Amino acid sequence: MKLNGSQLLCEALIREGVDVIFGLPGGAILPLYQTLPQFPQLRHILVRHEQGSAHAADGYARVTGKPGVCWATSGPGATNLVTGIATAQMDSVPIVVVTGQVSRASIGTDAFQETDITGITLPITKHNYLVMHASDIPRIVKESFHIASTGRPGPVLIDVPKDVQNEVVEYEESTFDEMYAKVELDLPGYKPTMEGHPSQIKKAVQLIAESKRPVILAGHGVIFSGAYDELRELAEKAQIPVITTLLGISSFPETHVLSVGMPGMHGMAYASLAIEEADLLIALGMRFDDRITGKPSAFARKSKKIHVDIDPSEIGKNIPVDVPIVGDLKRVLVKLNKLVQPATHSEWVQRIEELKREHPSMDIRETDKLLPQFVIKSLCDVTEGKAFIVTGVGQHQMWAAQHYTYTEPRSFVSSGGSGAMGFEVPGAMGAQVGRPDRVVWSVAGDGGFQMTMCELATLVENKIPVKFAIVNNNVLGMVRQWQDIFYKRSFVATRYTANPDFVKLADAFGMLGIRVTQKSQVKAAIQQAMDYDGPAIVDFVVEEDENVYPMIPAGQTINELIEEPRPQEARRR
Ligand SMILES: Cc1ncc(C[n+]2csc(CCOP(=O)(O)OP(=O)(O)O)c2C)c(N)n1
Repeated sequence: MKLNGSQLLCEALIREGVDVIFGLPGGAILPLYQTLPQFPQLRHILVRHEQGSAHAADGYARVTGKPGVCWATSGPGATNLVTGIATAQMDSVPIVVVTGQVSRASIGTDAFQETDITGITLPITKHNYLVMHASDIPRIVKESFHIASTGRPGPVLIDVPKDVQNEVVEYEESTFDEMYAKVELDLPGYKPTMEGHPSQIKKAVQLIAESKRPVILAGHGVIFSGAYDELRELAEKAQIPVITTLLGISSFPETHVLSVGMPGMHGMAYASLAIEEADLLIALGMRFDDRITGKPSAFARKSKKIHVDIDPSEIGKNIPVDVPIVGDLKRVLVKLNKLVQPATHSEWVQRIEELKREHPSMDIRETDKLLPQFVIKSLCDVTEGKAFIVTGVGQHQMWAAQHYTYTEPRSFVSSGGSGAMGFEVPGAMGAQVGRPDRVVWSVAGDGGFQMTMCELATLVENKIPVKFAIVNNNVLGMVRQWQDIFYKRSFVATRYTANPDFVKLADAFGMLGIRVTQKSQVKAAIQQAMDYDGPAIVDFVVEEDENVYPMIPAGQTINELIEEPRPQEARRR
């Protein structure tokens, strides 16, 4: 059997179950592109900007659990991917990125469009490769998918010089399948610990049995290990309230009586207070991000801590723990659930109900004005909580986390760790491609939307029917909020005075566009967008100076919680 590097790559991608690739061509990846017509199983979606392809691969991976794939040419094509790769790295999302590179002989000569992309992405990939021989491609692809999707998931980059894409390799085997089956994974040092240590699990069981006020803090790891049922079993069996991090949203049904919502900077006050009062914190697949902990030394002081994570380097990194368990969350929980004794914790559960009543921070104030919170709540009502929601970064992201009710795993998709504005358009594109059976709504900021809105053309071209709710406050809202609260209302460089007309823009791209300025129009507009057979934009022109509450200022403790707007701000309302 004779195949060139490009053919080997495509064959291998197909064996890894890839069905779609987001990409944009250029000189150094042209041999690969010219091979594509031989592989009609590989759907290629031609994006408008490489950042879009990386975010789309990421969105696809978050909703399907399968690695997303994107590729780009060398130099600027590759560097345009960087924001998307970093975003996937920070949130532990499995993506495989292929870049073209200048030919081997030109590497290091500052050749046209040469960039050391493996060097650039070293700190933001789980692993990366520069392929020097086409014969290595099957092994490298096999390893890449294995690394991206096992252990703590993350991005893997494969940089393939142009002449390697053309290099012909002759194999003894007569079919690719035969050869690929024989490829052995050669990964010294990479052996994720999957099973939690039995004695640590026993210690955890003991702590759970002794605790009077336990809470579970569930993160992205629950979603990526597919441990929803096990999480629910643990919560119900021992009657433990469940709090989720931003990326843990949708890992536990928010309609469940034991659901307590999200804690931290913009979380629900009662969730943060429950952590404060807890005597045991069971942290599952989360990494004690500073948006959750505030001031680490003051975080959850009264509690013992169990931390389960597949990545040993996360344990004790930000918060000291009493019982560390390294392993795959699903497997650990299966074992733990067998040993955990049924309990009721009824006093504690009641106490949390009381906290919820005392701190009704999710109530939306009565007003005729069009509030962003009302838009999100209405979106939840009209979609019956069944849409997949993808967000940008900023105030709208927090309102989408607070006011939509998520019940289905993977139905909330957002750039958490990296906080990448511009995720809302391509991230939603990838999510919709991954889940064509579901309605995908992108809750977008007018700022972030404009960073990657070129991908609207990609949506129209490929008939990808994402619906956009632009929470249009004409400002870079979250930054404006910080200027409001922490910089004495000194508003610098946060107001957009010439935003485009988003309805005309929709028209220009060949989409449905609707503008909403009144509360009374909200639900009908959402329904109209849903009924439309294709991508649509609803431009919600909302109050400009609305802030997100509650808020625990960065690096502070629960004592600094701002639940209500400050008096001067309340006067403005
Ligand atoms: C790429 C990028 N640049 C800058 C920031 C800093 N930042 C965080 S939120 C925000 C404002 C977002 O504005 P918009 O998208 O309109 O959403 P809003 O907060 O108004 O809902 C900015 C500039 C960021 N997170 N990402």
